[in-house]
Amino acid sequence: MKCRKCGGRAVLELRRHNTAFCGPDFLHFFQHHVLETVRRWRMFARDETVLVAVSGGKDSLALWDVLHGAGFRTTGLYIDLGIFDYSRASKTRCEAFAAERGLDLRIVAVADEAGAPIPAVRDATRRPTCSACGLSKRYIMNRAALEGGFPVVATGHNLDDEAATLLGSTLRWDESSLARQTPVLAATHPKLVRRVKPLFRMSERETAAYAFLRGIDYIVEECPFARGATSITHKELLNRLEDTSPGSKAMFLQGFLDKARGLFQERETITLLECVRCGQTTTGEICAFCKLRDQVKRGGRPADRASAPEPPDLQDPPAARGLISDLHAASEIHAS
Ligand code: Q46
Ligand code: ZN
Repeated sequence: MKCRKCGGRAVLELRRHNTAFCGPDFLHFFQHHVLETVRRWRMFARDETVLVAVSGGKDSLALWDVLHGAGFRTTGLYIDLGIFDYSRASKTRCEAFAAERGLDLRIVAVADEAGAPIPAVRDATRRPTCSACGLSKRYIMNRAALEGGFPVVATGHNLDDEAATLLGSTLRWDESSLARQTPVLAATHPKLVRRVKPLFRMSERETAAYAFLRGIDYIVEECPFARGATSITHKELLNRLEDTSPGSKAMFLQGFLDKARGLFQERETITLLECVRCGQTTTGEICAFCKLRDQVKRGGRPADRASAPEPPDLQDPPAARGLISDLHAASEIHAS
């Protein structure tokens, strides 16, 4: 297999593009596609400082690497979820990444904002863990950006994440999720910061290969609460489709963005107000995060409960597709 650009030995075949690249040319291809996405979707301009939400995983660190490498002004934001060893290990990766490159990294702990770490928030609120976590992350991201004066937050969602979310929303015909499915969530209120996903056209496998070839030290383990998540089943279904018909994921997502999203967006008539407690946006009087914080307080949970509940078994074989594709991409490169 030969590199399409230089004719040298290829390390990675990209079936959906009907091509293959050597290491340096793949890195160039990846960077070019991400920067082209930023430009075409007008995600941010050169004079804007981007707050990059990093989790310690391959996607967000690869994104930070591309943006920093291209000369964008960036600051990292790590949200410490307080999820046992997983959070400790992922925080260490983010700190090391930032320190090696002399980049600024801000750290906000859910325990400080909500009154308890995610596992205890879940217990106190009886919400599904990922629902409590997602709400907390969105709230903290927006507030950190507003308080820090950042006009835009970039997250590491990739093509597989976005296609799986779209499949889930479509199966439920969840109109408001479909209306919000976009690589650029505009700031539709002065208290709302623009949120962008520059990796949405890059597959998980491509991102894993990029992180590997760039020597980025990222956390390979998935969050222990990801196991068994419906989104992973959706990713597996889409991977099967992709295997038999390369390009299916991209076609599904891009087709929706081009042809259908506007229809759902037109029907969304949400009026945003400011929470009377914290000033963040809400559709009612008090925002969902302030309500969650109240529930945690009523639950009498002490602030530091990071290790109190029984952690899921981290030694289990990983079911998450991300890890499988990481290893797959890495072994392909090693094998070459
Ligand atoms: S939502 Fe759920 Fe993730 Fe939060 S609890 Fe873990 S799996 S980290 S993207
Ligand atoms: Zn509030």
